Amino acid sequence: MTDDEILEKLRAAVAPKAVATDADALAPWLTDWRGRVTGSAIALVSPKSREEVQAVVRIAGEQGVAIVPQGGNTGMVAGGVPRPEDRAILLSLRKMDAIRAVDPGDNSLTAEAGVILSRVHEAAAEHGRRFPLSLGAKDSATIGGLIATNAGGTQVLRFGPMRALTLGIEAVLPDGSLFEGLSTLRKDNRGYDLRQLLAGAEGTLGVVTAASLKLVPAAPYREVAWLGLDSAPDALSALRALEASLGDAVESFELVPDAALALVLQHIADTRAPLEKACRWNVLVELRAASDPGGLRARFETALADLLEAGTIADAAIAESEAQAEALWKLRETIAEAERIDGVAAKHDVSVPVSAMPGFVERATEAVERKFAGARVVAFGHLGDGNVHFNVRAPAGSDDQAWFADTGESVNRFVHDLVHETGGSLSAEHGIGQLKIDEFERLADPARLAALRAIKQALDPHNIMNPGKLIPLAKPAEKP
Ligand code: FAD
Ligand code: 2HG
Ligand code: ZN
Repeated sequence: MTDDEILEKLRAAVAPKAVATDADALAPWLTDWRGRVTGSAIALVSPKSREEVQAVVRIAGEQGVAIVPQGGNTGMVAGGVPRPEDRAILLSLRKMDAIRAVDPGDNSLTAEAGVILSRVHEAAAEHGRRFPLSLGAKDSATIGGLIATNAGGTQVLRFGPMRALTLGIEAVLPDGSLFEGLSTLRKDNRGYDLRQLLAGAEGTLGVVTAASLKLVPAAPYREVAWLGLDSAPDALSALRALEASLGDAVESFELVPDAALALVLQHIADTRAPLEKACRWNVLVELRAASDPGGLRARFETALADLLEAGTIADAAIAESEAQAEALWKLRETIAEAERIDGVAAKHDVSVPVSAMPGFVERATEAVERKFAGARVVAFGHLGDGNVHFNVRAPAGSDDQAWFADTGESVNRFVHDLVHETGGSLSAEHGIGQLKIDEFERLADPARLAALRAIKQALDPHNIMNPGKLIPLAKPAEKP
């Protein structure tokens, strides 16, 4: 069929105005957040129901056209935009944005895929509950995208990533059938866990149309502090000491090097340095508690005084109000935006065992800066999860686009090799998408790749679901 004939079928399947072909309407959704990839699509289709999603997927299957599911397009690995060479339908889930149910007795919330994360936070709060996963893109990222990438964020330390918080999933599979897995059961041993297969699948096994999420009790007591430190190993020692004295009230523990803070202070409006004297390393800590029997604030102050006395931390500032707490969080959550404004960076979303991370950060920074003259490492993020964003900027004053085009791939390989040698992963929380697929193939063990390919082949034999993302296609066997 021609593109026009496919468009006609799509318009019959969903409301005609839900099929956009206008270049201006498509443009913002064809380039990824980082501006690294601009793809092409025959249409941007925005269904309003799971039945409409099924109809679109069936048309794509019949016509051999790719489906690229998209939520807020805040992904970091260009998984939600088509490839330039694709004949694709860009399937936006943003119009499927109903919160279907909040059940405080069950501690669950059921939302359609296009619901934005901050709306889930609000809906849970209205019922005296919390959805304990947050990240800088909370005002744009959708539940479908968060599940598809198994997103992490700043509360993984206590509550785990999206997989740990997803109770059930409703999804349209590549053959157009509906997987009705939207239960909120805490225990269910009916064989392979399809919910966990769809979570983290980056849209390669189906389109998530709704999900049931786990809620936790509200925690009205909150303390936020900014710590200054001399070294990354000190940061891990501080985390373990705080956990020993404050238990699981320690909910976030985010590492911020001076270079990342400097980028934020330079590029983001209404920000100011949190400590009088700049420190080489900083940490943002958040404590949360449902009740306050022992005085959370007093216990926090004692724990920080002990750390200061022991020399584990060099300085500390505790927020005195909600506004101050938000201002500290802004310094952390806008690092990605500040870095984007500043220019190109070779980004590496890596994890290693938590205890190995401080040493890894120091060793890898030194090795990268030695090998690539002038390169500037900015390693920040979720230290408590053993996950930092080990980003490498071009030398100061250089043409960063040219440097990146010339050197970016070698930097990526060098960093990923160091991660691999440390027993780590080249994707801790952002996924593989288009940007990491070659490196994933280069470093993944063959059994893992073979199993992923077999699952993909079984569920999506015609490779219509988000082709070219996550799963490196097997190379044809060479003729003898
Ligand atoms: P998109 O970008 O639209 O899509 C992401 C992937 O999911 C694509 O592969 C897409 O095909 C697939 N997908 C989307 N919707 C569906 C669906 N309904 N069904 C099937 N597949 C689907 N990530 C973290 O993990 N931790 C962080 O701390 C973090 N911080 C961020 C901060 C900023 C400022 C930004 C811009 C991004 C950050 N991210 C972070 C990355 C991003 O927010 C997450 O990856 C998020 O999960 C993407 O959601 P989205 O709705 O924008 O998905
Ligand atoms: C964060 O933790 C995000 O802020 C973005 O995961 C990381 O920009 C990055 O590299
Ligand atoms: Zn992150």
